[in-house]
Amino acid sequence: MSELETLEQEFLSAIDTATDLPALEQVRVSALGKKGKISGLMSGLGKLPPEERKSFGQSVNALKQSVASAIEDKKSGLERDALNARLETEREDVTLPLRPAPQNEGRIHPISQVWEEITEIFADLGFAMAEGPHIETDENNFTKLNIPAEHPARQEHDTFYFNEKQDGSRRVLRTHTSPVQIRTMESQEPPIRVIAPGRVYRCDSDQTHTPMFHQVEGLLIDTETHMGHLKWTLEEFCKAFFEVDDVVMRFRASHFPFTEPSAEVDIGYSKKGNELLIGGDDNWLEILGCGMVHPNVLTNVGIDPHKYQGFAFGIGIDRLAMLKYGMPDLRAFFAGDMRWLKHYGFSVLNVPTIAGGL
Ligand code: 2NL
Repeated sequence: MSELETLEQEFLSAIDTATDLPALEQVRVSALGKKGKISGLMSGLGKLPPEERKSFGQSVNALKQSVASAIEDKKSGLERDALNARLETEREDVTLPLRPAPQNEGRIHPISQVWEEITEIFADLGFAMAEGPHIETDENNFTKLNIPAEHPARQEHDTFYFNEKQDGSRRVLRTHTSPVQIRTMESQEPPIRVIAPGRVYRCDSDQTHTPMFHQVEGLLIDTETHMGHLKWTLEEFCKAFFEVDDVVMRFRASHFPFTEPSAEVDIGYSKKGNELLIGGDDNWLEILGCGMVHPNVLTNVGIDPHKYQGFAFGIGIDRLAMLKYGMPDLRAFFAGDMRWLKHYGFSVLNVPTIAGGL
């Protein structure tokens, strides 16, 4: 047997007996690596006499091919065996319960839900939604609404004031969303039909008051608008919101500086055990304030009160949410307790629509 044939036998048997990939790699390095035996033979070719060089070179090449292909075959065999061994031992239990998806875990806060319900109902009645800044000028929050300086309402509103500026002007955290309607009347021509939902702020905190709460105000300006339009609109709203056809409402004369005449509105309800049922006239609950926009307010925003009239109303969103979904404690709204939210919150996919129900 020639020297090369012996070498080939050695390598082939080493390849054959390699039991894992690292052992096989060792064989490859010792044969074909930079310092391996076959590579050594290749680089020694130059020292041979020219007449031997060609045939010896061909033989070494054949040896190299044979060893390389034996290594490849062995390698795929070992890899297949390793995979089979893993498949034998590794198991995935496809019957395990799924981790809950975010859309099933997350909840919409009841205030957000009621906010959406209210805007959806008024959108259906043709009202556009308007929004504005929470930090307002004294003029937009009070003066233009017919609440002059030193008017007791400024104290009644428990206003959060910012420091006075050098020119003597003061900014406030809006105490109602009315400044949004002021801005709307200043930038749009009548007819106007908007609702302004949003956060409002009053320096007041106890069992039934939080320093930040949510309000939605509505405003309609047109020629020949009267209290009958206001009453119909609010009745339609209550029917849609409480999802009952026979709501009973009571309009009580009241006073706001920005409306004349003004009214507070109660809704009739009855108690069945612990439940509160909307309808009937056993008990009354105040839910909103409203009236005809005061001519002074129209004049202040550049609308001619002899040509246009309007109605406006203000509703507390938090209070409406408590009433509709039977949540007794106002403060829980802002506590950020996940257990409470899980119980009272709404599914992400439960979007209120007029057609699909609220
Ligand atoms: C309440 C009372 C009310 C308004 C808000 C309003 C806005 C403009 C002009 C006239 Cl720009 N009025 N808003 C009118 C009457 C009542 O809210 O008790 N809200 C909870």
